[in-house]
Amino acid sequence: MGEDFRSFLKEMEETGEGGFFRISKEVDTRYEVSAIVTKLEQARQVPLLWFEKVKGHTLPVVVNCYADRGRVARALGVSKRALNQRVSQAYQHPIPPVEVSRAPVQEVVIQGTEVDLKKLPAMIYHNTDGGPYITAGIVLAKDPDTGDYNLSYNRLMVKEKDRLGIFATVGKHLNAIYSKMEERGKPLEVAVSIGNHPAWAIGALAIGAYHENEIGIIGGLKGSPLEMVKCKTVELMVPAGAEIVLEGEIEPNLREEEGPFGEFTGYAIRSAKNPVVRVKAITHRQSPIYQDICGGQHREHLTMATIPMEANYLRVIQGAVPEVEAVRVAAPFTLIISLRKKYEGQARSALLAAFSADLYLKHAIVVDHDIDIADLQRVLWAMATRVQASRDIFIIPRARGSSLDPSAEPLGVVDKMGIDATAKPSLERFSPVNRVPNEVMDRIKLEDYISNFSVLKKA
Ligand SMILES: Cc1cc2nc3c(=O)[nH]c(=O)nc-3n(C[C@H](O)[C@H](O)[C@H](O)COP(=O)(O)O)c2cc1C
Ligand SMILES: [Mn+2]
Repeated sequence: MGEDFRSFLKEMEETGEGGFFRISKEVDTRYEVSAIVTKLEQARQVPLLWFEKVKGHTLPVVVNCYADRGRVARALGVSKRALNQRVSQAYQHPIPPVEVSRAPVQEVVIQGTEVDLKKLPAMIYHNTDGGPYITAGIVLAKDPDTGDYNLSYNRLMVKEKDRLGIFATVGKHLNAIYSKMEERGKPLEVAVSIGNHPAWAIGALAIGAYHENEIGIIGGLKGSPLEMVKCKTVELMVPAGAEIVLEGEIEPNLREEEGPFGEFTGYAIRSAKNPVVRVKAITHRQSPIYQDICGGQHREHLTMATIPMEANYLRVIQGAVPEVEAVRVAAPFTLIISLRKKYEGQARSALLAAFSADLYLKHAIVVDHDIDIADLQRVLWAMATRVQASRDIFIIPRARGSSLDPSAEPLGVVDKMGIDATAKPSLERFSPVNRVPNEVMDRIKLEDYISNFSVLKKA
């Protein structure tokens, strides 16, 4: 398995997994790429798109890389079904990186007054966006006490040729590291890696404890040590095979307007005072390829975020209740859990574990194993027929959640709701589900009873 963006793109172009299109017609960074992504999604398509000509820019743009589970699975060398388990395993078996002295990402080094972020084809996606955004950057930073790395995706608003607005959620790790430095009155050094293999993306989005090291998890996903190189102007290492790296620092005690931005919740977040990254250097490969992730409620954001989320839920919830069989993040802040209930009380134990597993979780539903959790109609049927609200729903008021939830109180204070939609006391003792006997279903052929059945089939 490769670990860089180019090897990934090559594999996808060769296999065509999930669809791959090179587009030679010129596109505008203002709304046009997001219009094309939106129209394809309306047709239920999420192919990888390679825009060769971008108005006013020399760099090509690639979007939708991680929008398709099959594509991510293939890049990680597993089947779609095995993906959650594979990511879950990587959490348990981290592999540290190795340092290399020369790296493709430093073939070209731009420093000081030469730095010009406006040369990057950053996008404006929606009518509400306050400016062009870089969305596919993995932000690397180090805890000042332990030196441990943290990786996360953070939206970056291009403000000036060397300044970016950054949004870092309260309660997430980058925010915690930044506040540590700010309390000491010192800037936080960061590096932003753009153009990354899916192993980097999925690992960077690993949900876990503060001390859990995303780089190790990415190594675990790859199955061998990653190659990293020292930055030119900050004390950080970055992926040697990245397309583009921005090096800089987040200044302490400085907040400027950032936003508005159309978020993955489907809502535009209002402009607010957020920290600022001062970019000191840009390094890149020869003829770099610019990666973009379409902002807003698009498939790519949802797919890439839910893969590591589900893997984390699985490891935490199965740790507490081994009879949990599968999980599905079905909507923002919403989880469905499939349970083969053996003992009373297990549904609630699973719910408690789920809420401890991820800050963002707001609504969680447990269903019996006879419900296909990919089928929301069946999940609603279970809720309709197996739940009595006063008995089966509990609410934890005013806990920390996501500030991107438009119904939340300031800084993301939310109510958490757990729903036990399992049959009580057990599926075996609950009202039986009616079905036509299997033997009869197998025996009956519609053609024997309805002569022109084939007409019906075509309709
Ligand atoms: C495309 C994309 C953009 C994201 N943008 C942000 C962002 O602007 N701010 C933020 O706090 N989290 C953002 N996230 C979510 C974080 O990257 C994610 O929660 C991560 O696991 C946080 O890691 P940490 O807790 O180690 O800091 C984004 C995720 C994706 C997939
Ligand atoms: Mn982290």
